[in-house]
Amino acid sequence: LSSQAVENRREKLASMCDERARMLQDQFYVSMNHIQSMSILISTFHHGMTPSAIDQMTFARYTERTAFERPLTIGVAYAVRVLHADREQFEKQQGWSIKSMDTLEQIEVRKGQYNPEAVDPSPIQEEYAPVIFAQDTVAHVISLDMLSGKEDRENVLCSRASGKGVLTAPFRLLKSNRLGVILTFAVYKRVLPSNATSTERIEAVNGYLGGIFDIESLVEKLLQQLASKQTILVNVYDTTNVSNPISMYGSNVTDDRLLHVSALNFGDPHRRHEMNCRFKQKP
Ligand code: WA2
Repeated sequence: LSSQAVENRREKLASMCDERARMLQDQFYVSMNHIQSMSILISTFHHGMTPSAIDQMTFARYTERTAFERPLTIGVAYAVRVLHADREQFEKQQGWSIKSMDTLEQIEVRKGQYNPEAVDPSPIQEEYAPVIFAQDTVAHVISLDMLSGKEDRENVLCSRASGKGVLTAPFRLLKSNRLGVILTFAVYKRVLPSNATSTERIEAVNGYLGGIFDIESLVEKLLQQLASKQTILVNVYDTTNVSNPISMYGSNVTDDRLLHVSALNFGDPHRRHEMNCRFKQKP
């Protein structure tokens, strides 16, 4: 291959990769904005009204009808803060008890045989974050305490201390067992100044609105919309820990093929992502 041909090939790969990374990033950004505005919807119509204007049925219908606004998500869910002192009254009012994700039954959940009746009430904690509203696609998390699962707990605690959208590393979702990430916005009792301290934020928190992203299937769908899917191999990584990148999409490739890396910005400054592209055919 002449050096000109090599250069042309390199440029073509770079522009195809950048285009795909940009599309993915844009769809993520659109989804993120809608999740944030849903957190304001919850604040206004659930916590801001007595009695609340939202129940599970309203939430399910609204989230299904607006699913097109969150193109990379499989669902959204809302978990509310419950202090131990209020647990009994909360459970009586809901008609169910708060369940822990950290039980043996979780193994069954991961196998896809989730049965809420088989999950024990969670052990006593200072506070809980049970899901009270969920899009039908993720209705299986209703009543589960989000503070009882490793990834969800970290995510919820970070979101309420920062007031920003906080993204998890990719992990296996309950029931579907598919690789996903969750983006969470805290819902506060009042409008906080942007310079509020984390102590003020934690004190003022009402709950946590999370969007659930199924990266594997949604990146696939996105790439299929583009003509030349046959031409290039795409991988998406969470590279927050540089020495241990986590694959979010694509199969293992370890060869010396021409590679282009496009940056991906998913809006959470604590996480890093990138897209890697290669031609399928060697020249
Ligand atoms: N939702 C759906 N599937 C899951 C999951 C989850 N969390 N965690 C593991 N598998 C209510 O951030 C707040 C939902 C978490 C939101």
